Amino acid sequence: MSIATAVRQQSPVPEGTNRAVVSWVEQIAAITLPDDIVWCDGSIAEWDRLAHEMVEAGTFTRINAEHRPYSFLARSDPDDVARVEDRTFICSEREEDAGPTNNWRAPGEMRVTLDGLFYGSMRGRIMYVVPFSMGPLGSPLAKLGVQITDSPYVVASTGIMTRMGTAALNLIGDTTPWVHAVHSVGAPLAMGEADVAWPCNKTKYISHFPETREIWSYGSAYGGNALLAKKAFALRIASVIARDEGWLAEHMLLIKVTNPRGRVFHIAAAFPSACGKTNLAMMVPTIPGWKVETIGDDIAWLGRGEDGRLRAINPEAGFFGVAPGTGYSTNATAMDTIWGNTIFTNVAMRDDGDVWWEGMTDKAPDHLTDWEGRSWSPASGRPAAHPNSRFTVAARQCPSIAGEWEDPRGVVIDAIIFGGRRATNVPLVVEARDWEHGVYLGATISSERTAAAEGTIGELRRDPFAMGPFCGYNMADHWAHWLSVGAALRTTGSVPRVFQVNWFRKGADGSFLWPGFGENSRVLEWILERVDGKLAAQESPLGLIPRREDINIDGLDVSESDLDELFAIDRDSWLTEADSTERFFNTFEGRVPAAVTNQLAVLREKLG
Ligand code: GTP
Ligand code: SPV
Ligand code: MN
Repeated sequence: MSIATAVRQQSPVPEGTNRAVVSWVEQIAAITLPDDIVWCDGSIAEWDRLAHEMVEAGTFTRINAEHRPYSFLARSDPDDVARVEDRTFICSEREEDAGPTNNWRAPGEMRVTLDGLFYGSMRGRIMYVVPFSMGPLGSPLAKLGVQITDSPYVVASTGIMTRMGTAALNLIGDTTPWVHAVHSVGAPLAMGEADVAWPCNKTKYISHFPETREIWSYGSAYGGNALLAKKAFALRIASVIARDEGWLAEHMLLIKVTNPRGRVFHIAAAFPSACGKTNLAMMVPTIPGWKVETIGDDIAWLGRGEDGRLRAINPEAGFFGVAPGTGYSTNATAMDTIWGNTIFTNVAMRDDGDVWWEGMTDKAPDHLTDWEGRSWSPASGRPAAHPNSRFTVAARQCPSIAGEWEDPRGVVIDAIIFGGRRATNVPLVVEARDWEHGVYLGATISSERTAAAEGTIGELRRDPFAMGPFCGYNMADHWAHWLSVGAALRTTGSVPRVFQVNWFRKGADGSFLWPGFGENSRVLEWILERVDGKLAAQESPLGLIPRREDINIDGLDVSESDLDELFAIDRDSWLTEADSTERFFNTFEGRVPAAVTNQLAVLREKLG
């Protein structure tokens, strides 16, 4: 029996589809043995049909349309709620190309494992073929991919997060490179077996083959584990492509900022997962005359433009944002973005059929249905929404989206910011002395663990460039690559300035010293006035810091002593931090570039 007869093709192969795509789809179908194959066209009618089917299947619950039209709640399996970093693998030919920050498996060995897992894994299910473009369709900076998946939730989400459908498929020609992504929830159905609302498997493998630009993901339907266009493609595989081609794929938001004098700047900023990218991307400045517009909230692709300047695009078309903590007082723009047409995952539901999560309003409703579908009241003593609950919404619904967010050439980057979640030590803002020092600041980001990945929340861990879980190659080589990009930019005289920020420093009483959110505009003001050459700065062992009078605290309720603490540099703590950095660098066994290790020596010397 040939494949064509084994699979009842529900939708025909779109006319003109590249033969390599067709034969790959046939090959995957021959392994996974789905009941049907559906080629996704990306149309609204298709999204409607999938949503309707998911409501019927119990995967989606309709949100009350009077509150939030055309929106759905998905409740995941309680064991499938975040990225699984210890099940994420980089299968490069050579182990040293994955490096000590990644889990490496030999590609041959992993293929054997995957062959076993994927064999028959789609039995009783529909296999969807999901073509998409990362970046504006046809942009010279965009890249194409095709994801095969047996999860309609993943299809619907990818429809929001990327430019998905026939238009992307049509761009794949005989010589076009495209990323091959295979995804199965790993829950085949026997004849007549009833499905569950969120099929998944306890065994999970999120595997990447950088040399062949392939992704194989098994067992999870959640976030970056399953929406393979996002972290797996646009960061892990794209970072390798970028290394080979001389550009950068980074875990960065992108914003356009206009100052009171009307000058426009663009900033790219890297923060680890759940450390404030979406919030900064949608910030409403509290200081007069400043305007922030959104270009991207999670991933940026940056490269030297024809004009020799560093330019960046947002390869995504939607936001997969952290729900908890999002409210009118913190991120009003996000609240306005999710007015409708939104998928909510693992949030709570109000008795009136709208959604709720911690931080959406000051006071919790008296009664809710929690993310696991159980009755909840404030006395329940557990969060109503999962800490990693998310909203999935199209970027074009964002009221602060910048006019040029889809500019195929990208926007010119004036400043790069690195941040993390640090209760101690790291000042509110520091400017790097030069590009090399900036690379050091990126390389040494540490941050307290959040709920975005499995693990102990609050534990301090290294997250260089906020790319710890997302760099598809040896992290030390990533730093070397950044140095070479800087060197290339220097030849044209336009190297962006680099800064480090920390919104999360805490006082002795355990509360945040800095109000954060819209008030972070005061830090952006200092950063961009520096870039614009309007302000001097002060030397410190960590880099350049603001002179006290230059931080705009007009109308802000921050005490002098809190401000002192926000910039305090404790010598002993920093010497301890330097020792920890040295141990971290040593894990790369001599691969850390000298320009980076030199910065550590400079730090120690300056600390005295
Ligand atoms: P990922 O999507 O996981 O990559 O996260 P992200 O970096 O986009 O983080 P996001 O903006 O969603 O913020 C995560 C959490 O940090 C939310 O609960 C926010 O409310 C909180 N947060 C963001 N900015 C600030 C800030 O300036 N101060 C404080 N205290 N909390 C913040
Ligand atoms: C992150 O964890 O950084 C996210 C969410 O943006 S996920 O898509 O699951 O990676
Ligand atoms: Mn992220």
